Amino acid sequence: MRQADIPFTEQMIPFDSFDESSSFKKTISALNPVGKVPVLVEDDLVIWDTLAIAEYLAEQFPNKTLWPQDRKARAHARSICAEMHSGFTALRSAFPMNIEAHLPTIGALVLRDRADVRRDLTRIESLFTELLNKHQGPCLFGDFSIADAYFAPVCMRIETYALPVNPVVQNYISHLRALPGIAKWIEEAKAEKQFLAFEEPYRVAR
Ligand SMILES: N[C@@H](CCC(=O)N[C@@H](CS)C(=O)NCC(=O)O)C(=O)O
Repeated sequence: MRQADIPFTEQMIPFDSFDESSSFKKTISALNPVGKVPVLVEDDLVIWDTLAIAEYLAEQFPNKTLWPQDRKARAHARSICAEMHSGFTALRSAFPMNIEAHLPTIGALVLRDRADVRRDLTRIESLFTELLNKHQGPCLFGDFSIADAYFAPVCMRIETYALPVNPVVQNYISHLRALPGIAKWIEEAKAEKQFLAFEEPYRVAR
């Protein structure tokens, strides 16, 4: 929403734990029956789940062209978002998103030992490379779209764990990081300076 200049106010609900008795669960459950973030609230309308939020925004702001304009590209973009939504579980669980951390040794060890994580990374690298070559960048479908927002967290994981990717993908990640909406997101994440032990499989302190 920030990258597309759609006005909103953010209410951060800090994670203490995901136990039912946690302050996070109590706060979020009052808003969203699923008890997870993100949630978009507009007057009496509550929309949860990233895919539902993305579709709602694309419908509400057609002139922001949040999905690619070309019908076939749009279908392709929806396919890769759905693939991310329900897939890449090995990579996502082995490499939790942690923007402030720098864990290259963990990255190398996990890739050495886990074929399922290597498979996920290979798939991401090849889908990025194919799209960037086809649409000539700078984003996956040319201009910034929901697909880039959807894959930004995985790009952050590639950086945190220093995962090896080809130069085309590396350039794309650098471009993405520099976009104002993404740069602000990274800046705000770094400013949090929180250490959540239950979300940190690899560190004992910041
Ligand atoms: N499929 C959901 C996933 C949402 C999700 O798992 N959110 C995490 C934070 S990134 C959460 O709220 N977890 C709380 C929990 O698992 O109880 C989406 O994409 O919106």
